Amino acid sequence: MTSEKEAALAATPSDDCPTIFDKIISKEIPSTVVYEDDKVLAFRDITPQGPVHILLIPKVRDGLTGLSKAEERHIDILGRLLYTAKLVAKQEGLAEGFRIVINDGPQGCQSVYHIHVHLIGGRQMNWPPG
Ligand code: DGP
Repeated sequence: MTSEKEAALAATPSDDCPTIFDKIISKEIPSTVVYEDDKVLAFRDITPQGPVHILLIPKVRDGLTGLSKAEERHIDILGRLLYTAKLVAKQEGLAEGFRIVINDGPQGCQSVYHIHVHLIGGRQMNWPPG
């Protein structure tokens, strides 16, 4: 089985081609959706790193393949992703805390080039992350 690190090192950072997340947004690929509005989709990660592991993504990528590609026009959606993560954390009962992660680029272990916020919780986290 391919590790997340191997997947990240093999991924192509491109804004031209669709990613697996486009197919999740269009429901072509099934996922367990936990929150949805007109701008944001939140669904359970296929390889959970904790009892709760949810990905939050913008429904429209608009060039935001990763955080390092953020421009001023993305400020609203970036804020909305984080605020929605807080709502979903509450919905999931993560009253004792949770972790938010945004992987960026090969060294950041990003494997899907459509910005996404990881919301991980339900267990004690460690620091520093690996
Ligand atoms: P990252 O490594 O930060 O780019 O995270 C990508 C995440 O996407 C990774 O944790 C696994 C998840 N993922 C990849 N393909 C699928 C899929 O088809 N369905 C779901 N639910 N998650 C996926």
